[in-house]
Amino acid sequence: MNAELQGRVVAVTGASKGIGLALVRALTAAGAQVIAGARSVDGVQVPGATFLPLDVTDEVSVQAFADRAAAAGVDALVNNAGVGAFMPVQDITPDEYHRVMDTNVKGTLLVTRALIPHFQARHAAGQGSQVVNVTSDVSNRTFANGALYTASKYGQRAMTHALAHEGQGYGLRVTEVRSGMVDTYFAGSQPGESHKADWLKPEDVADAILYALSVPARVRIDEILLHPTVQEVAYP
Ligand code: NJP
Repeated sequence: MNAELQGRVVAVTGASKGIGLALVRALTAAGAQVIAGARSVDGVQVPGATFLPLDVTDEVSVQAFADRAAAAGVDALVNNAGVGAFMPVQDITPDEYHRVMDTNVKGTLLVTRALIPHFQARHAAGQGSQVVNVTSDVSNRTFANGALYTASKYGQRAMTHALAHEGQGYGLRVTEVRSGMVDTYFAGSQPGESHKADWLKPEDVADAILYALSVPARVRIDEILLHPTVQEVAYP
């Protein structure tokens, strides 16, 4: 249990596997109630968490998720849902463009905007709120084959910063969590593949998010950047 997280209500997107599922487990173990969403939640169970079907690209689905989260008294949203795709510029099809941008950028926008009225109402009642956006270590640099993914993460980062500016007026603390390579299902891979043995574990990123959520209300963690030690040192 964690005194700062006891009794908190946290909404997590992309919660069916990878970083999101590790975060749900960490949050419930720390005493928080979790509203967890992803497209495939059948059979996914964590005591203390409510799993709901959620497609972050779909306004109707997002509104239903946000309504349930608001009714539960959510005080923090973690926009973690995301997809990765890596190819040279000439191979980026319009379909693939929409899949990646709609999930990573529009998805973050839709879920966040659906909960802002609730966060503003909390502020009016003297309560603060938090948004944590899981972007990427490459949310401000790029590389060959990275055009589409990094464009989406640059966009998500820009939205994170703008929200931080706006949210300061209504008691919203905003954090960007920028992780390097993590051993998940990301970009069509499988956990445990041998080349990922020394990458971050989903629990490592979950711990970073947990830290941002558990600091006292006087502290705002603007950004956390973490990498596996095997990844080349890279600063913006
Ligand atoms: O990936 P994965 P990660 N609506 O594939 C969900 C960032 N990141 O945990 O919908 C709702 O294991 C999907 O669930 P489902 C990355 O950009 C990672 O690594 O059932 N949910 C699943 O729960 C992303 O933002 C690395 O398919 C949707 C989850 O998202 C975040 O970390 C490096 C959805 C993805 O789980 C979590 O990714 C980095 C939708 N439309 C940043 N589409 C890395 N792993 O190396 C997908 O820099 N999901």
